[in-house]
Amino acid sequence: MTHHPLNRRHFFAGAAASALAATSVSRVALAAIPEAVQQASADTAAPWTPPGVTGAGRPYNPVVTLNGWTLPWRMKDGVKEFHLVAEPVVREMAPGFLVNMWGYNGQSPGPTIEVVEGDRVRLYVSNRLPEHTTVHWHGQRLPNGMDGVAGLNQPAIPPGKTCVYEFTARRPGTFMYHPHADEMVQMAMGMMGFWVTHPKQKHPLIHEVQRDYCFLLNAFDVEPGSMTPQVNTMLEQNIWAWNSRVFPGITPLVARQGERVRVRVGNLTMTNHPVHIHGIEFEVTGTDGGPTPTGARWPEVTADIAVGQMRQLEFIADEPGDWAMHCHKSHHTMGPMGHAVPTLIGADHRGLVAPLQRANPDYMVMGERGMGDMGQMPMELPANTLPMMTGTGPYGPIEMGGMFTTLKVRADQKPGDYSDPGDYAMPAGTQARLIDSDSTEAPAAERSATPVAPQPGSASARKPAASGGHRH
Ligand SMILES: [Cu+2]
Repeated sequence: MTHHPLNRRHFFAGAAASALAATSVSRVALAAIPEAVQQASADTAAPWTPPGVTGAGRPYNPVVTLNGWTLPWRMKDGVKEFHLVAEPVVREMAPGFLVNMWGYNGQSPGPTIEVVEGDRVRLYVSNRLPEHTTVHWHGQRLPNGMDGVAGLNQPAIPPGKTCVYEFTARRPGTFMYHPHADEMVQMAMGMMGFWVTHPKQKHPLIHEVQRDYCFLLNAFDVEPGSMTPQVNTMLEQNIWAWNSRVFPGITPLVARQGERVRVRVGNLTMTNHPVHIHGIEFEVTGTDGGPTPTGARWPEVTADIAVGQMRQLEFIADEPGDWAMHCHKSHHTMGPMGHAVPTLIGADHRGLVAPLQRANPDYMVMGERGMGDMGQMPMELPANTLPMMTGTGPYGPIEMGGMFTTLKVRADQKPGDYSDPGDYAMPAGTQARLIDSDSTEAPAAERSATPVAPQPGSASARKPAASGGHRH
């Protein structure tokens, strides 16, 4: 992970020089509100250190937002003041793949808001979008008038205006924020952010952890070759992302062997995502409703995260290696692809290729033996998109995309060091290997050794009553 400094030009620029000058916020009002810090990079930022805090003096272990950052605040009369700017942004979803989104303070998702239980918070929201918006603080206990539902709790914030929200962060936990005005469009464009409230003292149901990661699940429909998401798509999005990033653009999660790790995940897509982590077992220790009682926790390797839900996954990183971590819906670990392609497995159409290519010079054979070759196929893509499967590991193509990254556990990773340790060096004799055998013989021998006859009523003899539609 590279540590890009925040773009602090707004801290030093005079009010008149600020980019906010384009809005109708007056210079006097601007001086009275905190600077709107901008982030230009999609890299994972180092944890933010509040002003006046040095060394280990931070009263909490900070979260690390995957491919995101924490919004600096200023203290004014005992209140933590933040300034969010809702605005059009260009997000780099993976190296070389740029998408026009709407977000906050230069990025989608917006910056993570990180506070401590009991904090009084004041959040200025400036609207630089072409339409009105609001911010809903998902999961928070707050006065009804601060809940951010346009029309119900407040008038929407018109373009060019700034609105202020103020409340006390009453309960510790994992929250998010998103617009509650033209919601479908604004979330399809990437407007959302994370919120973490740390407990103010030791809490019986909240462990101290050495690593605390957070990210949001989001999805986009970006036609290959274009740059702007189609906002009316309900389920057939083609970009499945974590914090508006896709593999191989998602930062790996790193841990020192033996550390306790928390991963906070929120889902603002239109479908559920079974998040699966290899190599360890985790417990769901909390939801957006609060810490999970100890007796209601059990070990899992996959947690389904429904739409609008948040989950805290916690584990001891005791098994060294480079472990896959991904959504278990296999279409969500793919890059942009068409779903209307016929399945050709088992169809030998070699004799047809030449005549077909005479009619259509671009015709190519695809999928006769599965689609694994797609990971290496030199296929011409439109500008500004990604291959369907991509990413290369030390042993070849990974054949993944979308909601995929790795959990890297190392014995020698320094505490607090989030940098990528590189590929895992496997101890000799601990890796699966090919054996010296004719591959066409082994399965046949196996078949004859263990004949499988369908039994009446057995699963293999039954046909599904109805084959469901292709939905994911
Ligand atoms: Cu998924």
